[in-house]
Amino acid sequence: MEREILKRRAIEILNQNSINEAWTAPNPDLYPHQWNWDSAFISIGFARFAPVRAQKEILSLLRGQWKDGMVPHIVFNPNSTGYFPNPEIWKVPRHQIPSNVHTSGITQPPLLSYACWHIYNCTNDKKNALSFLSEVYKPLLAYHRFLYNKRDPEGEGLVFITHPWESGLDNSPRWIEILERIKPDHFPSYKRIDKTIVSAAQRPDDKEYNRYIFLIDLLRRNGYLWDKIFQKSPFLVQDVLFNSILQASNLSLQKIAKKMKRPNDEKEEINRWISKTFNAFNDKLWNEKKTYHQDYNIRDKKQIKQNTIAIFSPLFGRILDKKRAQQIIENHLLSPNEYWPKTHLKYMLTTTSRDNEYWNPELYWRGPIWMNTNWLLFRGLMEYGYEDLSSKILHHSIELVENAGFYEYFDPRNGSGCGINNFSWSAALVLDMLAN
Ligand code: 2M8
Repeated sequence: MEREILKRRAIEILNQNSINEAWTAPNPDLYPHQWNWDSAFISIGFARFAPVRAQKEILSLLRGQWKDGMVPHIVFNPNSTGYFPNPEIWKVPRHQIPSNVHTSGITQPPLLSYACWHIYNCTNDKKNALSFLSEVYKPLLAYHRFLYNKRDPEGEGLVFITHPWESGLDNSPRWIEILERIKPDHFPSYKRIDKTIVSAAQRPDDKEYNRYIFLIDLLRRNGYLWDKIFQKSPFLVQDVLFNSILQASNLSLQKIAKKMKRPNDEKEEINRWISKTFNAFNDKLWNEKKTYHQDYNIRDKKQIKQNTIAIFSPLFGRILDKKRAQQIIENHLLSPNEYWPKTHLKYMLTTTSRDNEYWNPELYWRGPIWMNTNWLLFRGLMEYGYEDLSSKILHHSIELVENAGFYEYFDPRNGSGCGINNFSWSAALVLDMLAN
């Protein structure tokens, strides 16, 4: 297909999924609200053809920012009831958010500062771009402060997540062991909507959903007070992908602070986060035997041993030296048993290593290809000078959407579309990859 036609189709999807020309639903049928990292990805695509609309995407999301600085994972659409769990389930403390807004009570991988710096760079009208940066700088700083103050209570430089939904890779095999150990007397009762819209075989199963809802209940019972949750939650993980994305955003925030000529103490605060996170990430999460970083389960005080696409996210975060980058790429990305397609897989990049016991080519985050993880690697490989590999991922990504459409995820064996079609970040990130 002609590149121009593909771009036009991607733009059409973003415009169709756009609500009040202010923010974009990931897909209005399956996900009718505004999601945190989706909006960051979406704004990165919009920035390529409508930078002012990209700015609006971010400003709309920030309407839901909590008083404690957290940017929630969902800002609810008041005109839609077609999603579970709704605000009634989350019951977030009203004092945290403006009275006319409803949000969920957790966050997602913090890509926002990275997206804002990208939007600034894509905006030709620099006066307008600067005024955007000055509007978002303080909320962004407050978000990073929330992460370092509330989600890193021991000041290590690594922030924790407390729900699989905070990871963005919701039912990744990395969470199986922790979730299986949650066995309360009874689980809250509820009715899922997602399985009535897309194939149940491609969504997390009820066993997982029981635990997702149990964890929401626990957050709610503890008043969303993070120090209490740190004491009580069975799900406390220093996630490789989340912290890699945070580091990419730290580096962008550092540039924004410089551009805004912020006071030295603020700039030094950001510098300290950057070096602390770099060191802790490489000391605590690196596994020399495996030659990749692993998540850390704070409750059990041990690394989580699962080989998934998260092992490549440090390239995007620029949070590893060249030697480790080379080890991760040569030993894993290029390994035919893990991620490099040879006889088994036609397309890259499966989200779980091919030799992982939980690998499943159609099940949500257990094997299918997602455009956002392809994009993270596309950019990460470029950061470390692996241009050929990066363009290989670009070509696979284009071929997937050309043949199947802008699906939510894709079967790596044959490229067929899974989940929902006309998915916003698939459109947005293809636009960004094509612009490179
Ligand atoms: C998926 O997650 C939501 C819950 O947050 C769901 O399954 O209902 C994930 O793929 C997540 O990463 C994404 O942000 C969200 C919206 O696209 O959908």
